[in-house]
This record gives sequence, structure tokens and C-alpha cells, in this order.
Amino acid sequence: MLINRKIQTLDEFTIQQMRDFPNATGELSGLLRDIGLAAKRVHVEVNKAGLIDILGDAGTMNVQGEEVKKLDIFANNQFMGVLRHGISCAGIGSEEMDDIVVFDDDISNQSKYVCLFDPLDGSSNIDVNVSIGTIFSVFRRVSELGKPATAADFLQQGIKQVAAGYIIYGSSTMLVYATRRGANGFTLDQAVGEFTLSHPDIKCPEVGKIYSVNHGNFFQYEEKVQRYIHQCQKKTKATGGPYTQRYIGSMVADVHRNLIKGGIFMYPGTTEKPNGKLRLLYECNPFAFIVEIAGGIATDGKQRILEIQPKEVHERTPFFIGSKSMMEEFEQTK
Ligand code: P6P
Repeated sequence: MLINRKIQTLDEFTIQQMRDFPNATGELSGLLRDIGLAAKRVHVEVNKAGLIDILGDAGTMNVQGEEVKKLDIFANNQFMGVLRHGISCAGIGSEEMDDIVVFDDDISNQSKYVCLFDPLDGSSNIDVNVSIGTIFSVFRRVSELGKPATAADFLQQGIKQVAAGYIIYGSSTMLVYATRRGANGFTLDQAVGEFTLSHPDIKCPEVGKIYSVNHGNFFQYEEKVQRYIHQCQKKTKATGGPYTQRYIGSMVADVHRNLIKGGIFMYPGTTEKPNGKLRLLYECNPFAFIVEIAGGIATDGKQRILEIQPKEVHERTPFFIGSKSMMEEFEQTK
């Protein structure tokens, strides 16, 4: 993966993308800039988490006498705040909120887009210093502009997404987003506080050597999944040797690694949880959009993730995503 040396910030990139579409209103560029701003604020807090003893645990008052919020609630408030006060979003759905939040003010009601978020996925890993992330999905509204957004705006098939992306708070903080024009990665340059283009035009390697799954649930998986996992552990025509197993237990980190290096990530249904654990609208759909734009495949084991018609905001789905050849191998497994 060539790293782009021409420094272009996220704002410059989104404005350039807008210039390529003369009739673009700039709303999507504005929305992505708003998300980038909230991401920088979350980055600061996530990187303090190791100092929690000094700052105080969630629900307590810190040394400054401020109420310390759980990081995922903090993250949720940051993303909701920038979008509510921006001009590009009519409402949001979030893993942290039972129902969608419709902003319902004159400006927001004129906005073309709605967003769905997992504000801080994998937050249980924070206290052991494992990478975590934010995942977001952007839809164009189907409801009438000028009026409040409705549930129908959020319950669209993933194929209708206008943009999708994630922020990974890891050894560096990266924002990756995709539109139909491509997937691009921006690394936070902390010296200037800007996301700068570091991974232009990301492509998911067609052949991968990494498989990611929680082996602890092995005996709860359907036979096809068990057989595929055994196949990953044997010699394969594609790699001439067994695949490598990598599973961090933080979806953003696992899927990001496999997107860049090639690989397959699986969160299958189990006998206890036939629909698996991951959420369709704000975890699986965004990653499915990004990985498909980058040349990979994403299914629920039977159908394309992006073609599932959602019924409710927090529904779950089995999830298989990654390199084209590995996903085809999985699909061909009897
Ligand atoms: P398990 C984190 O809690 C998360 O939602 C995803 O980020 C991650 O891929 C998954 O759960 C891990 O779940 O059951 O393997 O621990």
C-alpha cells in the first residue's frame, strides 16, 4: 500500500471531491468535516483513558469537579452535538440511544442526510489499551425536505448509503470513509490537528491470508462455518499453506487490518444467538459498503449485507466480510 506523500487534509479532499461535481451543494462535505471534528475530540478523550484514575471513573466527579461520562456516552454526545448544530444532518440513530433522534429545527429539517453511528465500538477494550473505533453510515433522506426526518430515512437497504466510514483510535488515529467514488484513509496529524490523506483509493487485496473469528464459539457455529474454519487451517491452493488466525475482539481493528492486508472477518450466528451479535445498520452496513467499494464482499452467509431490508434500528445479523477470493471460498464451502 503506497502511502501518499502529498499532504492533503480531509477538508481539502472533501472540497476537491465537491469541485468535481459542479451541482454539489457541499452538504456531504460539511457532514464529513463535522464528523472529523467530533472524531478529534473523541481521540483526545480516548487517549486520556489510561489516566482514568486521575480523571475519575465514569459517573464520578473528576479533579476539576466535572462529571466524568462513560467514553461511549461522551463519544455519542460529541457526534450528535456536531451534527445537530451543523447544517447537513436531519437526525441520527445510535447504538447508545433506544430510538432515533430527529433534530426537528428549521435548518435540520432542510438537510438532505441522516446518519447512523456506533459511537465507540469495542469500548470494553479501552481499559486494556486495545484499539477501538467509531463507525458511521450516511443516507440521503426519503422523507420530504422541510419536514422532520422519519424512521423510513434510517431503515433503508445498505446499498442506498451515500457514504460510510469509521475512525480507528489505535497506534495512530485514522478516519476511513467511502463514497461511490472510492475509499480513502486519513491519518490524524496531531501536530496540526488535521486528518491528512495517507491511504488514497484503498483496495482490499483479492487474495488474503488472515482469518478472523472467535474460536470460543466454534461448536455453536453451523457446520458450513466449522468446515470453512478447518479449511483455513489446512493447506490452501490460494496461499499454499494454512492461513493465519488474527482476532482482536474489536471489530473496527479486525476489519481495518483485513481491509488493508487482505483477509476474512466472521461473526457468525450461533445456537444461542442465531442472528449473531453485530448490528446491521451501524456496524455491518457501513463496513459492507466500504469493503465492497474497495473490491471485497460482505454477506450474512446467505445474501449480500447491503441488500437486507432492515426492520428496526438495532437489529443484528450474522456477518462475513473480506477479500473476494476468501469470501468465494467460504460461499463455496458445503
Ligand atoms: P466477541 C466489541 O464488543 C464487538 O461489538 C465488536 O467490536 C467485536 O468484533 C465483537 O464485539 C467481539 O465479540 O463475542 O467475539 O467477544
